[in-house]
Amino acid sequence: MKSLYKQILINRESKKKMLAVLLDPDRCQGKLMSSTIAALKLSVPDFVFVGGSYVNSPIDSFIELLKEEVQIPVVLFPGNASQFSPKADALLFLSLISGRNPEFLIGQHVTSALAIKQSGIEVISTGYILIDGGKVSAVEYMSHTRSIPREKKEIVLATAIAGELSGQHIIYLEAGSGALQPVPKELVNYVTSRLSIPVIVGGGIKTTQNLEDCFDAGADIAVVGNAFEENPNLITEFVNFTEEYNRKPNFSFI
Ligand code: 1GP
Repeated sequence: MKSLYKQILINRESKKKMLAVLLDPDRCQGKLMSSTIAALKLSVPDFVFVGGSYVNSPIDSFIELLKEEVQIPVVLFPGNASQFSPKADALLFLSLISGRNPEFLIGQHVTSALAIKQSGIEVISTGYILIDGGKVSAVEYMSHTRSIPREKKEIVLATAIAGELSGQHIIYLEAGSGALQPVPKELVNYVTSRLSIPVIVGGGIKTTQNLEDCFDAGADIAVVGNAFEENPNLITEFVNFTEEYNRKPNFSFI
């Protein structure tokens, strides 16, 4: 299979924005799973991300089921080493660089490294930066780290640049699952305009206006989870919006 990261770089070069649908295997079950799959068959996003801060359900069978139904690249977005699955197409190898907990900077990586290497899965090293989204997020709680205050743009930028300089391939600006407020567009733009690597933005994106803000501000990939769990039909609206956005002439935020 073609490298997803290469495709991300190609899309970034041509300013093509991407949408990722985040599925939490614990929550995406039964009726919700069926309606999500139905929506994904109708409207195809760029990626399906699979994972969560805490996941109890088996990941392998979840991905197998998904892949039987839809042909969308599946990217692991794991909360810890136990969520690794060789069934996915790629793995976001996350380092929680906004935190100072060695377990999420190197510990979980060592735990999963051999299995990942042996699987031959595509690995995308990702500098994961947690930004205050208006409430304590699950990742904040589970990782024993604190988010960066949303008004501290210099700290967010310095963290992102530290990630880039230390070899991360992507930076992920995360407001937290179900955030009350997404990452502010000014902050997204402040970071994206100063980085040379792709940027993913997620957490609290609930409307196409949020999505537009995120793309206008320079994000390459937007991730949406909760909004689609509440209403899987929104997948179609968001996919159509992204396609429409990519048809328009390029827009510059500044
Ligand atoms: C969370 O960025 C993702 O890790 C998506 O967040 O569920 O709030 O869309 P939401």
